[in-house]
Amino acid sequence: MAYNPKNIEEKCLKEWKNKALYATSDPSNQPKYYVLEMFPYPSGTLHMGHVRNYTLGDTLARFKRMTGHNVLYPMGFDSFGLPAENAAIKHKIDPEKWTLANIETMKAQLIRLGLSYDWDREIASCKESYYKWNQWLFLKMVEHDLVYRKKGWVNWDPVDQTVLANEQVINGKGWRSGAIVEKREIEQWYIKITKYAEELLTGLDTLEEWPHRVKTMQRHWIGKSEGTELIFDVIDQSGQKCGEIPVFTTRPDTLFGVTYVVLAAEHPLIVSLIKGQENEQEIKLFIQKTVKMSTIDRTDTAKDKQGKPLGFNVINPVNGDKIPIYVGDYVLMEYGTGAVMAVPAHDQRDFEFAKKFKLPIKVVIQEKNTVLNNKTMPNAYVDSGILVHSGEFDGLDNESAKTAITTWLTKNKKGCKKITYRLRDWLISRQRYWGTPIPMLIDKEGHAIPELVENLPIKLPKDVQFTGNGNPLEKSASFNDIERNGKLYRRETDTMDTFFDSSWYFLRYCDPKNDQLPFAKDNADYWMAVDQYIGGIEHAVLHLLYARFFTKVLRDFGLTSVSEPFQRLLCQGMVIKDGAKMSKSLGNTVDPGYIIDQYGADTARIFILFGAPVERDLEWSDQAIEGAFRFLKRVFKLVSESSSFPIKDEILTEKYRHKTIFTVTQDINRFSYNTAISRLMEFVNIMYQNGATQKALETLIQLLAPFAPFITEEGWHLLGKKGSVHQSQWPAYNDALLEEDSVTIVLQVNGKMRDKIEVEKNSDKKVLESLALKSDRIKKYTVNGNVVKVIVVPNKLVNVVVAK
Ligand code: ANZ
Repeated sequence: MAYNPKNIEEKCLKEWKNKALYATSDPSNQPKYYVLEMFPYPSGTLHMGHVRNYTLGDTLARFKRMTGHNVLYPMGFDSFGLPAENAAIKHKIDPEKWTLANIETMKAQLIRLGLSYDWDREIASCKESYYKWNQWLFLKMVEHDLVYRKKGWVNWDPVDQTVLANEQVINGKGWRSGAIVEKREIEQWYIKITKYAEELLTGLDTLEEWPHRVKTMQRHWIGKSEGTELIFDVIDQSGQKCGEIPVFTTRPDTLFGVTYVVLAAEHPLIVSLIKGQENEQEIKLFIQKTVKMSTIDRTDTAKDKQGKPLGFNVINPVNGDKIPIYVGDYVLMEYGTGAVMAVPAHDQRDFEFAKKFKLPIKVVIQEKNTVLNNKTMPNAYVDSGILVHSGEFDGLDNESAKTAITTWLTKNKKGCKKITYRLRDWLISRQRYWGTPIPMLIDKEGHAIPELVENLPIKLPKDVQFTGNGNPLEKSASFNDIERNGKLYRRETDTMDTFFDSSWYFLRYCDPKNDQLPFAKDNADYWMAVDQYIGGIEHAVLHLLYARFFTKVLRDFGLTSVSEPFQRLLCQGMVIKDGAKMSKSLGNTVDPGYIIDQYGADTARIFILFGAPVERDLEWSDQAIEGAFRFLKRVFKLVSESSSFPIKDEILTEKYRHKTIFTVTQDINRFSYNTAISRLMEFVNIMYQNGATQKALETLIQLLAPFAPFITEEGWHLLGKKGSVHQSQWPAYNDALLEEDSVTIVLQVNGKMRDKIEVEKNSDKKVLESLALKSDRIKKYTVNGNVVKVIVVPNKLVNVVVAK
């Protein structure tokens, strides 16, 4: 019988569907196991990256079912977002139609791959039944004071025509469009993720089964910095105090070396200071130019620093020095207080700025027994040392001086210890149509009030046109104006960042049809946390941070009990071809559909799982595809023609069987799928040489089932077994049979090694003695009657003592 994957696979798919083989069971006595892959954006077709991601999860889900777990393994679609709307603009198709059609195509492909999802739990974030709960959660956040609207300078993606959150600007470019991000000042909605900064940071320590690099990226993104905040009083030309500038510094030990203060261009104090001054226009021009610069450019250390003196001074609180205020492009409004005390002698950026504007440089820290010259030093001195020119603090090492000076500031009510985070609040407004409408109403004065819960969902209107010019919602007649309690409001036309949708979808899977709540707490408590989450590393500080934040917020709302959503995280490697990531733009993609048509889904799966360790990149190779196909053909032949493989040594095969169960189980548990498959290949080889027993064949089929679900289902039936192999119980091994059955014995003469022999384990002392004396190499040293005695240490050595 020839291996015909197409027939087998199509038959299995029908059978599985009819039997609802992969339906999730109700809570049971079995331990629960929740396997999840990041849900895809329905772009239209599956690519190899998806196939790899989902095959990894499916293999685990199948293994867990066979090892007695109650498994939740759902799938859905992250189906709001720009491509649908761009298609609408380009091809004049309704984004909903486009999206739903893509979902159908992709779903069919996922099923064809043999992925064992429970489709009864499918969700799509663009459906009202889902986004209603986005709106509901948003209103809950409003109620708990976690949402605000603010005018500010935001990242504007000129290609996608919308604002972006900080997390979505990667190296100065939009995460999706790749366009250089611009700055615009607009009124936007924010969620207070910063309120959870500390918990998001400390929570990372509990995630022992997360890749280190992901945790490091999140730590860096949250960017906790411990320092001091202190106040500089601003004085006008006549010496009168006319304002205050708080600054954040991590180097209070350098306070005596401050020679000027720099404000970010967006700093609100600037406008009031320069009003009516002769430099007003000049400064305004400078500000206009600076605010449009990207954060990347402003923080680029190699870039020439720009600035302007404001014509005002501040007083250094610690010594009363009068020092000038500048506005500069290297200070960011979003960090600390948006103002910096500049210490050119000890900070390189300040050093360069001071050189350029001929500002004084004052050394206050130097190495013991050396004197730094502020005129000749080529760079700022940034290392540690001893304080000089610092009044009562002279002679202190600079670490102690940090504490001493902060204590002095605190006592004199001029400052205090302060913790600052780099993490900013999450900007969630998007000026696009295809997203969840933000359920807020805005009156003429610009005050916003929340929609009423009973009016949810606020549906996306259909009377819109996709022109590519502005947000279509703004021109929808049905969407805009609303009367509430006799007052006229305009409906908020911003939609939510789609990362809002994906921040809690894993909770919705626990109870996907609930129409009273986003999910019932009992259901979430039963299934959460996700035991194994699988997805790409590119979401390290996007989705994976937002999802952790949401989980903590929902816990605080009393909706769930867990604090962390994902127990164990796997970031799979990429699929590469000719050394580069497969991508449409490089034109090196391979269509998974083609491979399936040609060889079947099982071959595609075996290739992917066998081709590389899960976290490494997988290099596409036609030969490896052929190799995977050949292996499955061998398996099929073994099972379908088992009588042509009569058993030669039953004990040997049985031993191999147990060893294979043991190693494959261990390998799957540690995500080493490629080695597991390689053991199965060995097992097949053994049976080709030594013959196959029914038991060995059954075991092979069961162990292979999570990796290649179709051929094994067929094989199971060919072996005369009833039911589905995927519902069979994972085979057990016998410890005793795992042990090696031979040992190496060292043969010595008078304590010196002369030979080695292989013997059966636990051989009798007498047997070992006689084997030793029969060895040719030992016989060289023995003559009749010279053997004094023979010492035998079982399983180790035999020492023949001879008379000299
Ligand atoms: C004086 C000083 C002297 C500083 C010195 C450094 C070295 P981290 O560690 O990243 O928290 N800073 C503060 N706010 C800033 C802003 N909005 N834009 C640009 N720079 C800002 O960095 C803290 C340091 O970064 C602060 O300490 C401040 O410069 C600068 F020898 O204050 B430092």
